[in-house]
Amino acid sequence: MARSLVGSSQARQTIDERLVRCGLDRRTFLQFCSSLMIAAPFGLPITDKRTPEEVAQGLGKVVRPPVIWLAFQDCTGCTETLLMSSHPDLADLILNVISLEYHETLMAGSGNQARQALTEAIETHSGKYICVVEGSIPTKDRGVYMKLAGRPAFEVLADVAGKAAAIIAIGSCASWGGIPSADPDPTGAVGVADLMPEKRIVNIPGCPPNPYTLLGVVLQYAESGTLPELDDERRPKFAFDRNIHDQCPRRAHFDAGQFVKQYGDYGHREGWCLYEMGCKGPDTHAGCSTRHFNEIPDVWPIGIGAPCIGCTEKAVAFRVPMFDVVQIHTRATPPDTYAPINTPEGIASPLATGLVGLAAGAMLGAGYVASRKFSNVPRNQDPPGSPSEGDESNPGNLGEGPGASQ
Ligand code: FSX
Ligand code: SF4
Ligand code: F3S
Repeated sequence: MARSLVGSSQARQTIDERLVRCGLDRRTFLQFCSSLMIAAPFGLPITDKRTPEEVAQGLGKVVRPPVIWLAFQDCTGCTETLLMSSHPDLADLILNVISLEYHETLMAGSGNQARQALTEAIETHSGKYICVVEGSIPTKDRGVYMKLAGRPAFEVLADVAGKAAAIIAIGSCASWGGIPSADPDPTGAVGVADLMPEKRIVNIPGCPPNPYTLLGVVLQYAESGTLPELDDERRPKFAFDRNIHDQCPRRAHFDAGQFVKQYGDYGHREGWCLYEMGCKGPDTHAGCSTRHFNEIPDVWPIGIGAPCIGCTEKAVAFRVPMFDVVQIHTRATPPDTYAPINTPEGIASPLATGLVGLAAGAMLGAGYVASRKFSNVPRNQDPPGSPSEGDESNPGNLGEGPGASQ
């Protein structure tokens, strides 16, 4: 039977009722609520200024939202990210918190059974379900590059999204084309909002995106019938208000001018900054640097030593070559001056040399004065180990400078 997921009779259960029915323990639910709070520390009413217990209490009363999940040109990474929790109980819980009415990849049925399941899910929950779209939609040559039950993907999308209460485009592909739209874009791949710009669509880009961002949006909608505040790219602000570079654990290395030059070199092994390897963190808004994947610390691109490719940015990922270095500009909240990057070797301007000479002279002079002031030791009785005056064989001999009498 195609409807291997959740039957419609169970779809109107509250989350609490469902948890009891499935024997899922409260502790796992609290863990889920904590993860939701980490993903949405501010700006999402269901988690804002609440403790995990309060979040659990509020969500427990929510009727499980029916979700119809469409998959178009994608790699299924968005589904994987939702299900690949490091705790199997948590993955199980996620599938019980929402009521997944239709999901081609996860359901057992195919062909006619799948088509019937979709029709039934739309009829049963018309105007009440959340339509989640994964993958881009091909538009070239009248959509011939992807058909479902003989219909082009854009027609299926129009049908399903047209009767939905809310539409969420998950992943960069569904948000604006993603990988399939990269040059030369053979299928004319676009995102959901490109096809229905008048609709209120929430984009949750990322390749793949953080699953808790999706769950936060879905559960907020289920609790209050509202969608979170969006930015200019239709991304929920609570999840995309941060710049990767501003909160990157490697930022100190960036500021110190310590850059990985090639994979496996000393800097790479030491966890230095990946800017010169093409890291797009300074141009990218996403919460990855503080909200890691699969509930495992450090599981995110930069955490495992790969540069950020800017997968949440429409103009960056799959548009800008992977190893191109981004310009540092005001978005990156830079310090007043940056450590030099790609400084040419062996070139020193006369002005710089002069300034260094002056500074060195001043230091030596100051050191000399200090040595006269603080040292009562006669010059012919320097402490053992100090370079002796006039010892030209000793390259460390600083004569009457600071090293001479300290
Ligand atoms: Fe796209 Fe989803 Fe990238 Fe994949 O399926 S956002 S290719 S990781 O995951 O659509
Ligand atoms: Fe982190 Fe990339 Fe910024 Fe370096 S350039 S600090 S690796 S975000
Ligand atoms: Fe994507 Fe960069 Fe995060 S590549 S997953 S936005 S670190």
